[in-house]
Amino acid sequence: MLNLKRRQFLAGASAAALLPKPALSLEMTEVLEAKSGAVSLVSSDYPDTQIWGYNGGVPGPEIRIPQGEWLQRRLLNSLAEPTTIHWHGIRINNAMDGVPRVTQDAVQPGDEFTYNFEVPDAGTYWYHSHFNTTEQISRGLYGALIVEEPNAPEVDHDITVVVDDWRLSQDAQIDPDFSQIHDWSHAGRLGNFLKATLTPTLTEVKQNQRLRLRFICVATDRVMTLAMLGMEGKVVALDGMPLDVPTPAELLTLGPAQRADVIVDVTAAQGEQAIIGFIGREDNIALASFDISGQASLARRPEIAPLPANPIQRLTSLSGAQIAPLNMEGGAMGGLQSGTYKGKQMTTEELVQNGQIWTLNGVAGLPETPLAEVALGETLRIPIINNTAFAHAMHMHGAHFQEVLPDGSFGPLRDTILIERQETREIAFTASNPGDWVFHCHMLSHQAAGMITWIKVTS
Ligand SMILES: [Cu+2]
Repeated sequence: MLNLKRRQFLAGASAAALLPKPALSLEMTEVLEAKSGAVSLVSSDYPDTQIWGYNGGVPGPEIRIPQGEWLQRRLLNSLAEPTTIHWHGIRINNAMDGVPRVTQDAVQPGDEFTYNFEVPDAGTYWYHSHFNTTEQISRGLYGALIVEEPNAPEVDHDITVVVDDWRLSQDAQIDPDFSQIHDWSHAGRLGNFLKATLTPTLTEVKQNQRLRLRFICVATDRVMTLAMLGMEGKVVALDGMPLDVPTPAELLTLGPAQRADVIVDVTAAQGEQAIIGFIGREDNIALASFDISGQASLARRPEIAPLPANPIQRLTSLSGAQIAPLNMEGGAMGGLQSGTYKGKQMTTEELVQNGQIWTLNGVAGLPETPLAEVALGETLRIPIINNTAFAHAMHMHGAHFQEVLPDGSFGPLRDTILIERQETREIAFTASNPGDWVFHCHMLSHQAAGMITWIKVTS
């Protein structure tokens, strides 16, 4: 008989951990089906709006997953055109990044593709189509992706606020003209109906309750200025990444694709309202309002603390960095004379005939050679010169960057930077994720009309 001591045996439940894990079966994988649907977008006084959405709704299902876990979703394409999903802001395995012709073939109608990747950073992210993007996102192909901290701050309500800008007809249908050169050459496809979708729905709060509001600007082109009335608090994260020092949440400016996590305490009293408002040039619009139903406590809660940091490398110095300037040109009032498109030198007229009106370093559309090729561990600096009459929201795939501020310090980690007209701003990051990563304007009309390039990170 073997002489084994008790402690060499595992109890039943722990012993099961030694069994081989079953291969993940596709049948068990949750599905995101890109399909058409009808939703009550405006109000019950209007007809339902025909949309394209994941599982037929808009926004698509909110995905919540603990930090460090693997996310698996099976995309089924029930549209009449190809599609893909990009997981915006996730430091992802390149093959899962969802960019057609760069990281995968577009998923054809009737076909499917399984995305499977780890989510290393907690925060507020989103997923959306990356094919025929202006139209597919305008029609509703997006959803929130929330990666939860193991030790999330205590709040009474954790609410995702997805803000979109729809261009609708009188009968609440989406304007089907997605390639108006006037839009493309100006500020993009701006809508006429703003809508915030809150998940979960919230209509009533109490004074001194604490809310975490996860704002996601999914508008194709509109920059949103938002205000919180009857609430006071701090911005604790931008583009998913926690701020070392939270900043007062007053006016919040979000370019297309940008996010902000805000923690606020309700200061409005019974009989008043707390409001999330859009600050417009002419009108301010209440996107959401909460009735106050009493008081949660007599006093405000303790000071709002920073969120736990993510395991992401940050800049320490710029010494030895490669510099790849990015010059933006074109658009209305831009004086663009010529540019290269698909390897051919073209006049502005010829570019416009090809639906192109913006250039990055003289090239419209995805160039054959990358803006820069960097090795793992190498730091890349990109001074971005906006030589145009419009703002642009530049989005880097697969990495968060930091802005190099005029005093030489580094700004917060972001994946999208809003650059005003005629402004020059510099971003930098240390390459840590190998692959071919696109870097493009997230004003999707601008992207479609030329503003896209890419960076190669070699392993
Ligand atoms: Cu742009």
